[in-house]
Amino acid sequence: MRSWSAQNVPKLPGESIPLRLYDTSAKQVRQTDPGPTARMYVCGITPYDATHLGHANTYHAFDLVGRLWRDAGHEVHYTQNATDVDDPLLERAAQTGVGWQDLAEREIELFRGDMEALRILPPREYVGVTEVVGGVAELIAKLSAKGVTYSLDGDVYFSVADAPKFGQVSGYDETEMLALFAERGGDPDRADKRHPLDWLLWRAERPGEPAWESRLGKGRPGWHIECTAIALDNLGAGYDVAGGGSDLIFPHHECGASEGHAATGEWPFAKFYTHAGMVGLDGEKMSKSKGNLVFVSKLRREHDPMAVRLVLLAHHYRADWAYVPALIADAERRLARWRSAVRLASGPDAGELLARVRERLADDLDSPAALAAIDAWAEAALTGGGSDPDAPALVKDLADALLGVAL
Ligand code: 5CA
Ligand code: ZN
Repeated sequence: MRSWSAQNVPKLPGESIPLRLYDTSAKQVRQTDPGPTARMYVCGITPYDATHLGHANTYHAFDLVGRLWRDAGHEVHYTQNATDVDDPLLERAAQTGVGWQDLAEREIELFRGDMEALRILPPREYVGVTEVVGGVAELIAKLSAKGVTYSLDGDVYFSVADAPKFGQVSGYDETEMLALFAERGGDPDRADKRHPLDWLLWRAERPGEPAWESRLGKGRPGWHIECTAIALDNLGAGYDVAGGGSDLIFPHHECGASEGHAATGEWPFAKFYTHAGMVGLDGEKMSKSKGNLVFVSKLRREHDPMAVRLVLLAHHYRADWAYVPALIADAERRLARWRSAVRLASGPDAGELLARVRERLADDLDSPAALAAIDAWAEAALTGGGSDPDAPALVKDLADALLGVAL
C-alpha cells in the first residue's frame, strides 16, 4: 500500500550517543546495536476506527527510535502492517452497513493524514494483510512442514507444545497467559484443541466472511502470523526492534516470536521487543471497543498538531497515562515559548543543550527530560541570556530532527 509522506530531517552537528532501549524480553534497558541499516517493525492499526491518542503514542515512540538511529548515521528500514481484515473490522463493518474494504480504506487514509500531521516518519513498506495472503499461507505451510501445526475442521493451529521459547517474550505465567489470551482475540475454550493456548494461524472460509484461495484452501490468516510473515519478508529474522503498545506483549508478540523461531531457527526473532504504555481516558485504557477515544483527527483540527506531539513527548513512552485537556493547554504554552525563543536574533550557546537532549533521548527515550532541557534554554534566551547568533537556528534544527517538532 501507499505509505505516507516524509518531511526532510535536518542533519545535526557533533556526536550522537548509541540508543539504549528497554527490552521487554530481557526486562532491562540495553544498548541497541544495529548495523549500517537498522531494522524495525511496528505493529500497525486495525483500521475500523480513527486513530486515537493511544495509537499516536505508540507510533510516536518508535518514531523517536528511528530519529535517534538516523542521528547516529544509520539508515532506517522500517516496516509496518495494517490489519485490514480481522474479526473486529468485519464486525464494525456489519454493524454500520459499510463494506469492510471501504471502512478499512477510509480509516487507513485518515491514519496517514494523522501521521503526517504529527510528523511521524513513514515506514518504507506499509503492508495491508490482504495484499500478502498468499505469502502468509506459504509461511504457514512451511510451519506445517516442520511439524509444529495441526488442523481442526480446516483451520490451522500452532501447537504451543512445539514452541520451546514460548513465554520468553512476556515472562508471564500460564494463568496470566490464559486470561490475556481470552481477552485479546484467542479461543482457549474451543473444543478439541490440544492445548488452550494453541493459536490460530489460518481460518478456513466461513459463510459471509471474506476468504482467499491459497495452498491451504480458501480462508484468511489468523492475527499473529501476519506480522511474522510481513517482518520476515521485508526485514528478515534477527531484526533490531519489534514494537507496539504493551497490550501486544501477550499473546501477539509472544506468538509471533515463536512462529519466527520455528520458521527460521533464529532466536530471538527480533533483538528487542519494546512496548509503549497505554493511554487512557476516564481511568480506562483507550480502546475502540470501549469507545472512550480521543481522536487525533479531532485534536489536530482544534489545536496545532505540534502541540499534540508535545503532549506525547511530555510523557515517557513506557508510562501509562490518561488524557486530560490541561495537557494540550500546557503543550500549546510550551510551543509558543519555544517558537518565541527560536525567533530571537541570539540566545545562549546551544551545543550543550544538543548534547543533553541526545543524552536523555539515548537513555530509553527520556523525552520529558529532553523537553525540560529545551524549556531551560528557551527561558534563558527569552530573559535576555546569551549572545550566540547561531543558537536559535540550532535549537530549531534539534527540535525538528530529534523530537519531530517543527518550530
Ligand atoms: N493491528 C494490530 C497490531 S498487528 C493492533 O493491535 N491494532 S490496534 O489498532 O488495536 O492498535 C494499533 C497499535 O496501537 C498497537 O501497537 C497497539 O498496541 C497500540 N495501542 C492500541 N490502543 C492503545 C492505547 N490505548 N494506548 C497506547 N497504544 C495503544
Ligand atoms: Zn502485529
